[in-house]
Amino acid sequence: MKNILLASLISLGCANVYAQSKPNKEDDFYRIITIPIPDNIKMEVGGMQVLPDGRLATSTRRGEVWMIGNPYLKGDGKPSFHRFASGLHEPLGLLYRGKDFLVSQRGEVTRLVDSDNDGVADVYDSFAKWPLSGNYHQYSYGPVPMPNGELLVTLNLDWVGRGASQSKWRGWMLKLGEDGKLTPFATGLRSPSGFGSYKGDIFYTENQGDWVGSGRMTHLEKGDFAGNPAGLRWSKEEGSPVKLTPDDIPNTGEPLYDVAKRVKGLKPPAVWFPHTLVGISTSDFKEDVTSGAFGPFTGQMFVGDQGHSIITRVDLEKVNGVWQGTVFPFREGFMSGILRLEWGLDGSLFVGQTSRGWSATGKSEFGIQRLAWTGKMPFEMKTVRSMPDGFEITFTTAVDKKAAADQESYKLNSFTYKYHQTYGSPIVNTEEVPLKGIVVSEDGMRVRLVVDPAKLRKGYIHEIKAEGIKAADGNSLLHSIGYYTLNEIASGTAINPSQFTTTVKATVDHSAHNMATADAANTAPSAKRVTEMPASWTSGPDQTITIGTVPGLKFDISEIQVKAGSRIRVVFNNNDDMLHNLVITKPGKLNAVGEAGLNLGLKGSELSYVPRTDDVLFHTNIVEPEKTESIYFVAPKQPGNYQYVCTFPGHYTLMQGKLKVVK
Ligand SMILES: [Cu+2]
Repeated sequence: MKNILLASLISLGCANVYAQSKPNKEDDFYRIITIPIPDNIKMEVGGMQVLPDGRLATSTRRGEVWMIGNPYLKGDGKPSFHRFASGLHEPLGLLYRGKDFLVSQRGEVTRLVDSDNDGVADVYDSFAKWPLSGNYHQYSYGPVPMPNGELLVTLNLDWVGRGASQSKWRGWMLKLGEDGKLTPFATGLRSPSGFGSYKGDIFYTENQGDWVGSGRMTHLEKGDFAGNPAGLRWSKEEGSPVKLTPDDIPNTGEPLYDVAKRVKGLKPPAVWFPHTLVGISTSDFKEDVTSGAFGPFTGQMFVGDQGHSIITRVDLEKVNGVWQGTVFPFREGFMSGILRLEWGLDGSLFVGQTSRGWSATGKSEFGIQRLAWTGKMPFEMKTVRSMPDGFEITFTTAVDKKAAADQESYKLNSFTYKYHQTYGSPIVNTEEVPLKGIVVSEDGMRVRLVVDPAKLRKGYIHEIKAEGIKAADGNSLLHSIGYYTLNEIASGTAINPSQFTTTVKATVDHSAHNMATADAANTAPSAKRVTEMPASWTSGPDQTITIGTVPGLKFDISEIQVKAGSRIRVVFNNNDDMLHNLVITKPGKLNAVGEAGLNLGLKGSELSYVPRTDDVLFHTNIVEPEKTESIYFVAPKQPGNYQYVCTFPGHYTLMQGKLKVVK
């Protein structure tokens, strides 16, 4: 593997540029290389495969299959593009099998063959078929191979204001036989664009939506039900390994983990991806099988995020036979929405992107980029392991032991989400997890965080912040936060307090009180969010303005005009399939307000992502898809160009407009 490492360093070509800069940016360790795409190709990547001869094959949402030569940009640095197939219906998966390709279309898996070897497919065989409703949301994904050769496909739910399964096996994962036979395997899936093998087991990633409080990754075994009941419509059909019916699923808003204790077959996720804190829409994932060519995280997983144009890192462990683990931020700044990840032959990672209709922070409509390790060791929390009395963190390089022994270096919280039919969920039941002791290992590579075992809550996400940690060379962690989903607590012996490096002095736990206050502040109308027409407005508002949302992170009006001091009613209709709010800011304060909304952390969802600042004049709360909220206010007396913005994290740079106040 040394050769591969060398190759990846050489292909970067300018490692010395980084030697002089301060090593505390993602770019110093992982570099994004953009593959230039000719203007006439809409490379909206739906499926992607690295071919053994070095080419990269893609299927695009426009229905084409492309062969890209020299995707590593060697020699003259120019890739070549050759169209292999066309006329397909939004193929969101592509599999190379040597003699042929299998590609998903909306209604089938198609086998493509170039039988006369002219570089263009001349055989388009229907390999496996399923019915379609015609709903725009019936995306189909795969086939994805397992190590044992089995093939998997997944079928997205319809969207009719909620997830629905309007034709057979929508919301399911199915096994695809060599004879084209489809065998239902598991259901409860909503938007399963990322799935495949991790250490031989099957995992899939899910996006926030109805019955899905936040993004998550679930280990699927035959007969599992992952949470969205729409697919259960077909559980009585022949071949279904799932026994549950839609009536078995309670809509109580209890945490999914707790409901799963009494609903047999409901499978809690291995990892939650807290919404907006580490991405908003998980997509493809890949196990790091590069043996070090991609850096120090061999055996871990990298996960794409469509909406935030980022890649996260997931470190899993099996405790009492159950998969669980941590998601960490890893790399941001990709050009479009990330849908596909594939390992390059040199241990770099190809990142296939598209954002049409699926809005993303990366502003390009589509793109292909490659992420390569520069060879520098990032200072990161490498793993987190469950312990009977807390967690053990390992680091990629040795820590400064003094900082690591300081109780102020850490902050632990736990929280979860509601399991209910509603789209998404606020963060609920937040509690601080106070430290009792810290044990720093002799070599400085490991830290045990000891807590009261009664404060470890099964099924909860444990937020581990280590902002005070420094490396021996004085650098801070590249990312100082991780979210550990604790399904099982590891057995073993608790550490005797006499062995603590630091015994933490008891502190007063204010967290419960703070959270309750924030809740009250949020749900109640306030001076900035008046949701009933004031009684004094006997002749009604002077002006009613209706603002809607459209896909692609946009309001449907970019400028509105009101008279200074007039009585205004704003009707905010969320016609999109994502969460949005509407926040009116003082002139020139839009970006500051958007940024502040992004930095609210765990409190964000309770506050509807509206920061408490004087720069915010009026606002709605977060409005769910297909819902509406009206607010009433008196327009500012001072004429000028005020602004409006959606402060849902990741949206403010695109979702904005001008509120012109005139005399
Ligand atoms: Cu928004």
